[in-house]
Amino acid sequence: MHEVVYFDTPGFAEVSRFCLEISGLEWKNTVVNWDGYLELKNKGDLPWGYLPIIRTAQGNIAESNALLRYTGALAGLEPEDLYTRAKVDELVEVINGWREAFTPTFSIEDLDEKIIARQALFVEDGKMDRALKAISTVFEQSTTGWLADTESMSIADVKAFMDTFMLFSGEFDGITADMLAHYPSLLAFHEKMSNDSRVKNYYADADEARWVFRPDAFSNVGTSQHI
Ligand SMILES: N[C@@H](CCC(=O)N[C@@H](CS)C(=O)NCC(=O)O)C(=O)O
Repeated sequence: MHEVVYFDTPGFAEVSRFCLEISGLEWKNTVVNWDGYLELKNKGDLPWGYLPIIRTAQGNIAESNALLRYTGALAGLEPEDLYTRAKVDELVEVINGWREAFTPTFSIEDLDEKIIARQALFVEDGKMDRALKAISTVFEQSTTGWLADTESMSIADVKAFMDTFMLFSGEFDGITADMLAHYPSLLAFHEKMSNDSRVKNYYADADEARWVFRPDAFSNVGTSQHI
């Protein structure tokens, strides 16, 4: 059996939790707090000192993108064709880079400074504004409706959906859902993903922290732009 170990937030583990769920395999979601994390670290259970990990019959795997590829393969969200798979990976890496633009703001202690630093990323031509416009363009240009132009959902779609919309849950000071009003195609991507039956079922009974992944999450924010 596979066991995901992480904090209770979506964070770095949500994509893999979702993939394991839709894989149909038996899996366990183990949630730890900070003390639990330290205990695992001190025991040497974390290959690189960080969570999430997945425990498998063969050993523990770390690094969220490795987890995503592994669980994505189990879920059938990894294309067979190597070129297509590489294009999916290309998007996964680019989206990861955007997250890294946001990460340094976590270490800003002063709340006002943190809010200013975050909002600067989302103003016109800020790093996150460019990122959100880039996903919008990729979605607009897809001939299949899936980001990497695959015939069905791939891990790039899961990564883009979860990494992007979790930012707007209200958990991150300075980032509010109404900021999404500038990105109608991104809202259309949200509509597509959140209405996919696998996504919809997974979040039907989810806790409040995961409201951003539900179909009506941003219905008050703006109009989605259908292509
Ligand atoms: N590159 C790692 C980063 C994971 C990461 O930063 N995990 C955080 C939790 S969100 C962590 O374990 N922090 C513990 C610490 O900073 O000591 C990945 O993608 O999995």
